[in-house]
Amino acid sequence: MPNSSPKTQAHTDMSNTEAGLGPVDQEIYRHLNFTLGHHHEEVNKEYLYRALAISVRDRLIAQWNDTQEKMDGTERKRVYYLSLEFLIGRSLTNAILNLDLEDSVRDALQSYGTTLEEAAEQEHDAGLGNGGLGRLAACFLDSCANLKLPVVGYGIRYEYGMFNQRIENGRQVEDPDHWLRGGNPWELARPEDSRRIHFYGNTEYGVDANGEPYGSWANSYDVLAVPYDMPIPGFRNGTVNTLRLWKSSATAEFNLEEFNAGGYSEAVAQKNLAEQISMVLYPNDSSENGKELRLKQQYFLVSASLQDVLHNWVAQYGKDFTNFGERNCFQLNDTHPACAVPELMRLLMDEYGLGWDKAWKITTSCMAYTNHTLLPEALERWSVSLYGRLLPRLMDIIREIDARFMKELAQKFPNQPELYGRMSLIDGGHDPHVRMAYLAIVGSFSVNGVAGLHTELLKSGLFADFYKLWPKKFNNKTNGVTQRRWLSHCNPGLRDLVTETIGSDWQTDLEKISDLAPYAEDASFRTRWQAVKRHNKSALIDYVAQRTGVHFGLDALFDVQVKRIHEYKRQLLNVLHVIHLYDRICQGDTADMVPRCVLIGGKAAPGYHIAKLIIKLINDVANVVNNEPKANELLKLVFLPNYRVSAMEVICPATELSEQISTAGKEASGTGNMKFMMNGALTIGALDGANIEIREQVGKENFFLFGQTAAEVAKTRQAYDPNAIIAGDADVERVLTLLEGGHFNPTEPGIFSVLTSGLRNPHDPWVTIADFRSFIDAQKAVNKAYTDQQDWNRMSILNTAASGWFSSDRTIQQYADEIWNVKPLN
Ligand code: 26W
Repeated sequence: MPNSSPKTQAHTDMSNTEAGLGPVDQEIYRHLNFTLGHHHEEVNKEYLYRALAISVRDRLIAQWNDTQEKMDGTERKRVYYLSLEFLIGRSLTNAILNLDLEDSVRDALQSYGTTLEEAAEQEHDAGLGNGGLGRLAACFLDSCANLKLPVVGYGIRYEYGMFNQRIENGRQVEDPDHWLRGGNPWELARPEDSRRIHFYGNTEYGVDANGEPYGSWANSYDVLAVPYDMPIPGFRNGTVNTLRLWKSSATAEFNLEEFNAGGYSEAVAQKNLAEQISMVLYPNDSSENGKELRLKQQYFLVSASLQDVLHNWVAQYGKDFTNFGERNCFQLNDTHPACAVPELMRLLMDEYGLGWDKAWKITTSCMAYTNHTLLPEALERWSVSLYGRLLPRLMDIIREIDARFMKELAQKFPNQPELYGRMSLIDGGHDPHVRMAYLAIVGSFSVNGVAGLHTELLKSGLFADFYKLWPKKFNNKTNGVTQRRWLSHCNPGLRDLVTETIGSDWQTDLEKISDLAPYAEDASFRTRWQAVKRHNKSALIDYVAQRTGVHFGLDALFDVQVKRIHEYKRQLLNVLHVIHLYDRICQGDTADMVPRCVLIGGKAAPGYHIAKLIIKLINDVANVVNNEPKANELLKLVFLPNYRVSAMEVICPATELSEQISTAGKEASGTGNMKFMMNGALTIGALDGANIEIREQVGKENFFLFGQTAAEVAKTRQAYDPNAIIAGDADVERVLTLLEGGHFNPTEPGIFSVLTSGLRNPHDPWVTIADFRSFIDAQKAVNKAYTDQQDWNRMSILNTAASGWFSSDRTIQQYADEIWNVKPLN
């Protein structure tokens, strides 16, 4: 045991003293010994992490209580961010950054013979999300706390988060992510705020005392929603907001009934059934699967959260809902929580006795919907029969909303039955489905896309009929990321250099980072900039070597594509380029080639066979390339397993070339692109999603553009002949010959034929071959630029300097001003 009388710290501030908290090293000691009962000669790292985490959390709690008190003591408007996903990652280092505790924590850990980095490594990522949509929700909460906005996040406390990915024989294997084993110091259970959720049963109709007809949900099977609160700290501003995550559990009396009937085993089995609801995150983004359990999760989250908000409303204002609509706003993170529309109607009518018209006016004045995808296969549709069986009362309400909407349409556009059919919330046919996006649009006062192009495509394509009907509902909110996690925390070398050069205001006002631009012309600054990048590259070299056994070279160009594996994101195009380079090396055609290390990472949905095959291909190509002596100095390829938030924290500071190569019109925004830019990577990208805005901000001379535009893609598809392109381009032909000839996997002939025939298919939705030549040429321009390191560093600095627009603080300020109409709590 180290020094038993820890030295006092300079960092103790007033509120900590008031809260009875001692210096950090004393607090760690106290928690190790008394909270965790760990008094051993050798301090176990896991225990040290937990003692440190609890010590840091204690400091948050004082501010958390203050913030809560302020919230409770005002009649101001509040916002609720409803999301099935919050991809938080680690909380310890984030809290330390926000509380400005780094120095005292480092000192304290030194007396235990360890470092902050080592302690931080003990924390499991909170991986309660799939990808962009979930990480966006986490960045948004960070920005809301930074801006002191009264915003509460509501989500599900999945027992198992996003699966852990292993690679076995080149293929993805999924392991369950039991992130809560060993306890979670970042949550507080609040069982006193549990809510009751109905499922199944039927609707009963009647007439109330005033002669008004009513419906009510009868014979339901109920489960409990128990909240666990996570603190969301602002940046050194005394604000700590709340993320409330619901866990499902069996109701007490249900068990009792069974128990009294002698059915002990049945009672326990029923308990498991209830607890299933929050057991596991669905690991698919971009294709809905229509599973009953997923619908249960959605309703569970929404009903618990709305009941929570209404309960608090009644506690503060009584049962007068007149001002409810103007004092509350629910932001729906995609359609996943869209049943909030009929559920708020139900609660207002069935539980609080409001009539339809009043309830509808309130509902449509406080719901706002964000769309995150244009892919038709990702649009949620629930079968009416499943919906009606699981949520009978909600299905009634949806039918009524639809009937009234159809009436409204008929008045505005008489005699257009085709239009009514197109816009109905329920698509007809022999197996009718509820169109969740339409339900969200009809029930909301705001509908937004997540980047300029994406919003335009929503208005002109997917939601064109609705845009014509309600043009004012539609608006754009280009995504952003928090510079606190994605620069200050993950890239301390760059953070310190930037702060030394232009001051520290950029941490809360990223527009200020443009002050860096003039330093791009300063040779000595460029040298320091490059030194930071090289330092970060060596950290990534170690990270990759440990996990894959492949050794990247420090002088090579670090070329990175990390994101979910999906055909539209075109990891295949990246692989085609690598194979092309390999082919040139084998032929001795290496003039103007720059040494490159290509890193690809990302998870494939477990049921998405083609995405999984792409992973296998990357690994098989990597094997051949990395074992080719001629390629040794010039080319490396790695598939990095288990890409997640904490991996990106090592990857993005070290990246030099950011691959954003989706088929134009398919990537709604992208947010990884922003993290890379902030950390000084240059982008090679198609005109898709936020890439367009990145290029606008940084200037076209500092961006490697390739490929067709969304409009050109649409046109190409009408008469696409990839085989003619292949026949006319010797480079792509050679690449395909290698692939089809089994060069990368001679023992399993034909294993990749699904991929190659997809590339050759005139109906290939991703038109990969159409962009091959232009991609290869843009990569050549990259090589040329990288040869002049001074110029590369100049462009790198300009990328960071132009990243101000991509702070989630800017995005959230726009949500607050233009959608929520909410002001900071001071
Ligand atoms: C129902 C299954 C399902 C689950 C998740 C369908 C679709 C999703 C998400 C919409 C997928 C997603 O994460 N979309 C990403 O959202 C980011 C944040 O707005 C954007 O930056 C990405 O472009 C978009 O793909």
